[in-house]
Amino acid sequence: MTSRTTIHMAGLALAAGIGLLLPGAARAQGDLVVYCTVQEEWCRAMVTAFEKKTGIKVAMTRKSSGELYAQIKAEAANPKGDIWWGGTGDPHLQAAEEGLSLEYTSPMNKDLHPWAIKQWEQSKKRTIGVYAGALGYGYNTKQIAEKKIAEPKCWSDLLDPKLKDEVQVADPNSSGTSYTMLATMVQLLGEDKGFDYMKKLHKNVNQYTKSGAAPAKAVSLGESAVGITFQHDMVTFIVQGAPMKVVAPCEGTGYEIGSMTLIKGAKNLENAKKWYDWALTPEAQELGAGAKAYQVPSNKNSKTPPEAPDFAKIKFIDYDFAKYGSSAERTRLLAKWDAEVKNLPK
Ligand code: S7P
Repeated sequence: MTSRTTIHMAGLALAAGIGLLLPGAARAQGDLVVYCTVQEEWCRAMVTAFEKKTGIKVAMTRKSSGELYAQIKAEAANPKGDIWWGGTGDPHLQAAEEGLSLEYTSPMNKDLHPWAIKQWEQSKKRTIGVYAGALGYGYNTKQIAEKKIAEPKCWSDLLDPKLKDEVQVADPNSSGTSYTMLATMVQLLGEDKGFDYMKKLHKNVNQYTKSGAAPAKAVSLGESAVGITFQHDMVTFIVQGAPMKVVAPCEGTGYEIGSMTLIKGAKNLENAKKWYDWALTPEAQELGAGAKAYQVPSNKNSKTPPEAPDFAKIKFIDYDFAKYGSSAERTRLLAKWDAEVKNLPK
């Protein structure tokens, strides 16, 4: 053995020893921690495809948008996640404003729709759009017929007393979907009338779920006649044959820019950037449809699934992401909803 080889071996042994002593440091060479905020099936499909492509081992945690925002904030002194992929844009924007995320310019930016880039510009390069989705609701056609209710078409139809305890929606504190609804009502009707609407709707709400998409499943099973979710989350069950219809409300509706963020203090930053760039490719974005996720992808070259709600037929409000994704406004509206709506007697 030459002295050079001996030094090399000694170096390897030392490196292995350090690795044993500092498992976090060793992990940083090859691992990636992804915080995922879409439905579990799509999170898993992304992880499997990324691991296969890169050989990088991924540890994934799935939670709702508001919950993951809160977790990243709580972990800020010792970040455990590397990248936050998916989920409504408002809490990603709030995280950006609060300094919880990192600036990044991906070589993929040139291929993205303007709405995805606007998200990136508004956040000073700290979050970017990966898909878009329209808010709405769905109903169980059998239950609506049994209750002899005319098929609902508007937000106002959900206030019908015949729907008492028949509407399900998530809690906006945990759910990005439900925060989108809260912010939509405030923008569509004005703050006073928007809160008035939510107070009246409260009488018909059977449960505020933790997850935004849960009401779609409840409607598919006939556990709730109506569920307020993103329209694509209803389509997931309709394509599987559930007796349901999806509604783009007649008054107009809000939408999300599903987003992606590099977490400040990421221990596996280079791997996180690999995920970031890859997640903006058509190859990655088209995995959604295979997992029955029918959002509109942000890369202009990605195929929009034919099942996706047709945006051309939906009346959209001009959702103000800068305002409703700001830390002050999101915090204020959630506190007001807690105080004035959540615990109202029925
Ligand atoms: O199911 C997909 C989806 O609707 O879920 C995301 C949502 O933020 C996560 O659910 P929560 O409402 O529970 O936070 C959306 O971004 C996405 O379109």
